[in-house]
Amino acid sequence: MIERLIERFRHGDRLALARLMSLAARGELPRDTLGALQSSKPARVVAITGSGGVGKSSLVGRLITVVRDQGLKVAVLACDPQSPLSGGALLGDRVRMAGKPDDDGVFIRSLAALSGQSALAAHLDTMIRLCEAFGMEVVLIETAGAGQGDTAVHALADVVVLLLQPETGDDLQREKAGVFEVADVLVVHKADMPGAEQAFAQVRAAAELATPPVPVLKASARTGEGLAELWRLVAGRPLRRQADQVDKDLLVAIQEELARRFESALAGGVKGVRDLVSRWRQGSVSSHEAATAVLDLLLNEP
Ligand SMILES: Nc1nc2c(ncn2[C@@H]2O[C@H](COP(=O)(O)OP(=O)(O)O)[C@@H](O)[C@H]2O)c(=O)[nH]1
Ligand SMILES: [Mg+2]
Repeated sequence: MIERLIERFRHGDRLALARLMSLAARGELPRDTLGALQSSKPARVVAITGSGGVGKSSLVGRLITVVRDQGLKVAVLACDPQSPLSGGALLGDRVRMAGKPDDDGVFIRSLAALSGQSALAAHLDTMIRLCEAFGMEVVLIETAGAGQGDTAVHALADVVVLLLQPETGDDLQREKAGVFEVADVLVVHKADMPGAEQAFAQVRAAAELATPPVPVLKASARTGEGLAELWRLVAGRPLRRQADQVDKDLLVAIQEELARRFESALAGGVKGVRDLVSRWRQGSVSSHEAATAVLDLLLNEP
């Protein structure tokens, strides 16, 4: 059953992606599935965060088009079941496209945020990996808005974009430290509203004092102002999860595979391995010698 799904996933079947996403969301994706689907290229993971009502969903909706215009495939993981992006769909396999309904380069999923302070859904890291393995080049994450200082967002995303509204200048003063710690780019959103210019000046003055200074821009999902510039900024940021992270993931997979083989060789009574272990216990071979010899045996095992 899962094998069929993986097969369809490999052939670019978005419904298979949706199914695997549902399994992942419930923490039911078999452990070795991700390994089997390992992607070669990390996606650019961009988190859009900010308080409820600041316009995260609206902006993400517009960004989909901007990203698609660059010829990049994009997945949206909205940690907000009420997100209008997914038509307010609750959990399930519902997949709705923004813009062209049959655009294979777009995948949207809304997820329930974890209860408590978290602005993220459970198992989001696994879902990001799934999107990458499917060939998505950009993953946009809409956070639930709560707990915007959440460092988990920072750990998962390459770029964190924090939206502020014109009238929340005061909030910024209060939360300044936390805001600058978590945000890579600050956006004074709803730039079409009165007071935007003043808020922009205020935020920029504060952001320039941060170390390193945080870029600030004005944007509006309503008018489209600043969206191209926002994407240019985001695309120009270095990927935080560099290739070495991918290598580390592989190393972990190798270690797990070795542990599995070692245990089954012991349990299955592979003679050479058992002998080595007992000689090591007696102290007649060093750990390094024993490990090298066991590796040889395990790797040459038919
Ligand atoms: N004036 C203005 N209103 C906006 C803009 N973007 C979103 N809104 C409105 O702000 C409200 C909240 O938007 P939404 O995207 O759901 O915010 P979220 O809760 O952060 O996801 C809605 O009524 C939107 O129509 C904008 O650029 N300008
Ligand atoms: Mg929303």
